[in-house]
Amino acid sequence: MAAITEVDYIWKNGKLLPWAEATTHVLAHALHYGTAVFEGIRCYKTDSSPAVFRLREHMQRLVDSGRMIMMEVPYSADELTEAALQTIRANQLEECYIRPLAYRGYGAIGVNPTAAPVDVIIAVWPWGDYLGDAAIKEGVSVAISSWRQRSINALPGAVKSSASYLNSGLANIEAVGHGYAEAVLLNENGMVAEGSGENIFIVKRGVISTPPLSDGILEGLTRDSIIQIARDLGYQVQERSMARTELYSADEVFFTGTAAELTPINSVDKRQIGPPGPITLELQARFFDIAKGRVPEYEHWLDRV
Ligand code: PPE
Repeated sequence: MAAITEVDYIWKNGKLLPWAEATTHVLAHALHYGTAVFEGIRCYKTDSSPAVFRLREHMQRLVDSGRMIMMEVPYSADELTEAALQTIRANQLEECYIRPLAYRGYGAIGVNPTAAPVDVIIAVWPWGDYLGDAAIKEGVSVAISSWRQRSINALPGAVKSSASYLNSGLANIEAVGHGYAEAVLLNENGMVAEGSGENIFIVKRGVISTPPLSDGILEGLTRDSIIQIARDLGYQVQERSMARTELYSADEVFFTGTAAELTPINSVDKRQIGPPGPITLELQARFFDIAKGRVPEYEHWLDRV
């Protein structure tokens, strides 16, 4: 979706390597079988030192994703948290995207991955608006995908595995090919799941709703943050299964995600939702204020670089 902006260093297995030397063998297991788990995290510029949003919890999710696929990540969430901060400092970035990846490396081939070593990298680079320049302000158009969300008992959405993103990619290619900004996938039961790289929310008559984890989605940290922020502002938030028609008739619809941040949705399958609504805009402004270190009550969500 975006070209990579190169910086100086990438962390690999405990060491900072020059960007161009952070390579892997073509017979690395993950390249052949998708045996990798990853994270996406953002570091924001603030009035004082840069702040990483919910860093430790992202690293814990990485370790948990590994555990769910029987791949033990050889670093703790605390060690990975420190490593990410070290990598940002080494690259002297004020604002960046952080991509940790744990993968089965070189040393064994065949479906069973257990004999392959586990390598871990943390890359950082500047990454702007995920769904285009105007997306955050004006919102995006989405379409329900003809591809279904991978089944919870096949490739669970709760595991942020590289393999899962083949499914996301198919949906996104289709949607973009038809002129939409992004796809929304329904799960195997036909209920709304999530975007190819985002969780989804609706607002109807002042009530905020989002699909439950049991509908096979990623437990997004931005999703969790928005649920908490909305409740703190006094809104009612429901986690419940949702039919596609609820998107069509919603007052407001929006995506959440580390890359997408809080992106309003202005149409679903050509049904106009309209420009970003008041609750969407209120939550978006509050989210950016918190991520950019302007709200002391939420400082515990930030790791200062
Ligand atoms: N669902 C999916 C499928 C997903 O990929 C993401 C994040 C989310 C929900 C939101 O999760 P969270 O970031 O914890 O709020 N997608 C990451 C990767 C995007 C990419 O294109 O790569 C991200 O936003 O970093």
